[in-house]
Amino acid sequence: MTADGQTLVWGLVGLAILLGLGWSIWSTLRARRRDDGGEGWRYNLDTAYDAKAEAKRAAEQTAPASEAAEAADDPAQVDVEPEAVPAKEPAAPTEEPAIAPVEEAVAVPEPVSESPAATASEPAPAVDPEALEAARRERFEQEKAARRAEKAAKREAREEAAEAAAAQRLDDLAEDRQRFEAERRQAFRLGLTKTREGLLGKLGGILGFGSQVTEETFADLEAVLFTSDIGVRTADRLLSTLRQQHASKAMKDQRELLSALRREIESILDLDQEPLFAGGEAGAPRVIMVVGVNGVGKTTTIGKLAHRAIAEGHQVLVGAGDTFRAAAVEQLEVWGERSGATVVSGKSQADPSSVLFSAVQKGLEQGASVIICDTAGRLHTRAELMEELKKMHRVMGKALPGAPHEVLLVLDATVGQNAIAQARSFKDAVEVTGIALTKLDGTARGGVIAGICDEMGVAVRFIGVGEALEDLRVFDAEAFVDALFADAEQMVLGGGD
Ligand SMILES: Nc1nc2c(ncn2[C@@H]2O[C@H](COP(=O)(O)OP(=O)(O)O)[C@@H](O)[C@H]2O)c(=O)[nH]1
Ligand SMILES: [Mg+2]
Repeated sequence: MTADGQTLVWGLVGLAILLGLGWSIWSTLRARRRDDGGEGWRYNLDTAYDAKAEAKRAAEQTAPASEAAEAADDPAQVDVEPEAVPAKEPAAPTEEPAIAPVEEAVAVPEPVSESPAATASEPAPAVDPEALEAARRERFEQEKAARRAEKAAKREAREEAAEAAAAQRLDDLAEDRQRFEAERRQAFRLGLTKTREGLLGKLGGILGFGSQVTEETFADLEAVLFTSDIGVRTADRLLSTLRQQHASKAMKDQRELLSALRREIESILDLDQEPLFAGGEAGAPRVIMVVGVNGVGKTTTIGKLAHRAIAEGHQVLVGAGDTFRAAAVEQLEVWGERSGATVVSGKSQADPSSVLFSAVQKGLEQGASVIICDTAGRLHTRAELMEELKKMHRVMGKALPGAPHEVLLVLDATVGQNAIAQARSFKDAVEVTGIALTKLDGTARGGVIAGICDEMGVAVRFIGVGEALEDLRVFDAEAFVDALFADAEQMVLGGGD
């Protein structure tokens, strides 16, 4: 055989093999399509999937009732169940064994989702989505209400606690105030013991509770007032006012006369006054000049004032204007150390005006808010010394226009009526704006205070009731009169019993 003949034979054989293979594949596919109803492989796969889902569902439906009840309690499961049913597609019948339960289940799903009542009678657990949703909502609402109630209770408890604390604070405050008042009155009484025993002790002796007010009563009152330290002018004025009051509206008894006297003295003492350090600040300090005769207590009072101003938050500088006595500067420095104030002094015998000029300047530079200037004691009867006082006053005004803002006259209560004479002289030389009355703790002559205020129309701002730093009280007319009259009133009441 030739080469061409051989090639032809092999070609025919190959063709025959290919034809055979093709036929066999075609016939296999045809047989499959006939079996599957023409749907092919994919169909079989889907059916198998559905069959599995149905089998699972059937198993769930035959689960015990307790499990279903549990499922009903769990909103998560309840939510899933209704969704699972519509998701399912009806399964086509297949010859696979899994199809049998699926076919039974297929008839059931529709009513499950549409009519919960129908499923309630099924042996499977009754799952009513609406009821379960309502239960879930109800439980949610209950929990919300409980949380709200808990919060409200907490808030109420907080408010009650705050109210109780505020009430307690008010109680404490009232107690503090009462204690403070009692202490203040007590302090006045302690400082005024002698004065009370003197003037007003006498008043208590002559006046009686329930006794008529007669001309004789006025004569007794006159004798007491004129021998007291109130001063003749003031005593006279007081008597005529009381007589007028009695004439216009008869006083019931002598106790009423005592009350009227108390009111009059209080109105004499109760003069308007600004706090001494008011408005003092760095750059615009309050400058206070302290004047008075020798030994009345100027330097001591300055130490106490500095202590008070520092306690009120001021920065205090003291000018040692008493260059006359060598010990005066040292004494002031001791007080400066005790109180915490800066002391500015000059050489011994230096011109007091120049010392006070530089004290005011230094106070301005150093940012002091209160500057207190001491001066040498001088006899009010010595004209040249009073002239020097005027010069100091002027020079301070050159260092700071408007200074000194206050001129505090220190008077010693123990000298009685003489204090009124001193006050007059000092007031003529410089404009006295306030009075500090010292040594009330050691005298029965405190009544002089009424004479000073009445004659000069200048307010008593402080009273000295001892030698210690704290022994300076802001003068309070009401408390002062309370302390003075308490014993007299007690005696008058006692006399009527
Ligand atoms: N008991 C008492 N003594 C005082 C009071 N004020 C000052 N003194 C005393 O009076 C004396 C003279 O005081 P001092 O300040 O040096 O007077 P100055 O000369 O005016 O400066 C001192 O022994 C002080 O202790 C006071 O209120 N009560
Ligand atoms: Mg002095």
